[in-house]
Amino acid sequence: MAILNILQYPDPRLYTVAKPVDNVDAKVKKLIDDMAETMYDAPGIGLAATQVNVHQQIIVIDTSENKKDLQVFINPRINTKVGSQDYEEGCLSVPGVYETVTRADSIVVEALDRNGKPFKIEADGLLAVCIQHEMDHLLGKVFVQYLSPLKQNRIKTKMQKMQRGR
Ligand code: GNR
Ligand code: NI
Repeated sequence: MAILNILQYPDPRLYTVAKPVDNVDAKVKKLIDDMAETMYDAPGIGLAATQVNVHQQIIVIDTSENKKDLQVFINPRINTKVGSQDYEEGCLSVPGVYETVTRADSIVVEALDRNGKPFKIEADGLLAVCIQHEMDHLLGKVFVQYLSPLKQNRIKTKMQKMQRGR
């Protein structure tokens, strides 16, 4: 296993649209294992392949208390979105920034699991937030893009300063 480098906003590679996985092979499984290790190490509750500069539709999530409930979503599709919820989000690609985003409250998601087997789940609360946040990454979208242009520019400047080390 390996800890992967997480791209930092506003790295333009975060705006890449991911392609579907056509075969859940050993290479994809190795990437999933490395993504899980990277997410737990960070620590975070989710990670999209986009964030580690792999532009394939792969997400890992663990919103459990004891961090022993890894969920893998390959080629995820949202079938149903119901209601709305506000949640103060953070992102491993935008460290230190927490802002409220409005998303669907409850969703039905279809995806492939780690073995390439299709499954369907209904999610609400934090899990629903996290799935939508990660699926945005696969579309090349970072949560700060929901904020006003003024806030986005302030966050960009702050991140660029941090990345220069002053
Ligand atoms: O670790 C994470 N926490 C989090 C908190 C609120 C809403 C979304 C998230 S996802 C984030 C990890 C991450 O950046 N995933 O892309
Ligand atoms: Ni994120």
